[in-house]
Amino acid sequence: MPADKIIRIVDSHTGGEPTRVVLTGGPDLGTGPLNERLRKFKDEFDHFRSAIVNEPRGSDAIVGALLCEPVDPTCSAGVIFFNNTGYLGMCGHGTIGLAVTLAHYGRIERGIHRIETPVGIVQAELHDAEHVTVHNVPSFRTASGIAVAVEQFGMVTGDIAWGGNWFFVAHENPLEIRLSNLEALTDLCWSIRRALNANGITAPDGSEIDHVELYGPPTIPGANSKNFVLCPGGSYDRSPCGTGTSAKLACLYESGNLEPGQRWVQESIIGSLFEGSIHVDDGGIYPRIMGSAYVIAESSLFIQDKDPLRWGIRECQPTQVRQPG
Ligand code: PYC
Repeated sequence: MPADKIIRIVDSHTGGEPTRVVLTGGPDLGTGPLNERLRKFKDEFDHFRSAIVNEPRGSDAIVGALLCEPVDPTCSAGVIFFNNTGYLGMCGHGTIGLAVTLAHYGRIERGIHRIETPVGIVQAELHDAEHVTVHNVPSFRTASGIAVAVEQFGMVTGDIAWGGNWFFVAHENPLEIRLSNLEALTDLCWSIRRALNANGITAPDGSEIDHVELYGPPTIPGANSKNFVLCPGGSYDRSPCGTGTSAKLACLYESGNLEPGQRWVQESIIGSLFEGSIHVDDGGIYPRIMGSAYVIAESSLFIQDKDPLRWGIRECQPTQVRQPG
């Protein structure tokens, strides 16, 4: 197959949530710190993001993971995560998927591996071919009991917390968390996001709170709760969300409902599980999230100059799709 550009990718899923690791053929972002490389990715190479995760090659649920050379020589890898609409600071399920993928190719062995992300270094502890504990960035709650009037649902209160991404962790949820309620759960989370934006409620640095988490009673014995997480691009997390569970653990700790070292089992809407705990060091809350991932495909993406949709379906580019005739 003649292709003007070939991108080699490996797909895995972590508790049902897909991760697409880009092994080769991604954009050349240089060798600077990962947050600078992320800026370059956004500003100059966003078409690669769209080509890799958007239709027709991908879907709204896929999180891309661009494998990068780390700056810090003590790190095994660097990674920049992205999705159907933009970029993620960190991604818990994606880090588990990345570690399992690297192990699949014999690039890492069992043990603890430092991984650079744009929001700091995390550690991935590979237990065996599928099981990984992510030692996440310090997580924290910045506001509690924030009340917003949500269209069609009334007042909803919740906490604002960081777990590598920004989350609104709702206190109330009138809906049962099950797949047959997907549309209503998604509507509620979008409405919460709209209400946060309409009321100018942001993270302390002005960033948008772009993930919303709802909680309900668990259905799997041994789990502590079941969640629904709406991601920035409108897709829901099939896994219990690593950064979302980290944010939740920080909220539980800060409200006196979780002790350091205490086990918290988070069930996702599809019934997959992450096991979490925190340790506290010098006032910082450090979450650990354990989950499993499976490699499901390896493939090559072909970018052909003659293909009008070679960079994926994205916000209208007038020159991208030629009119017939
Ligand atoms: O696992 O942290 C996570 C995550 C973020 C968005 C999708 N998954």
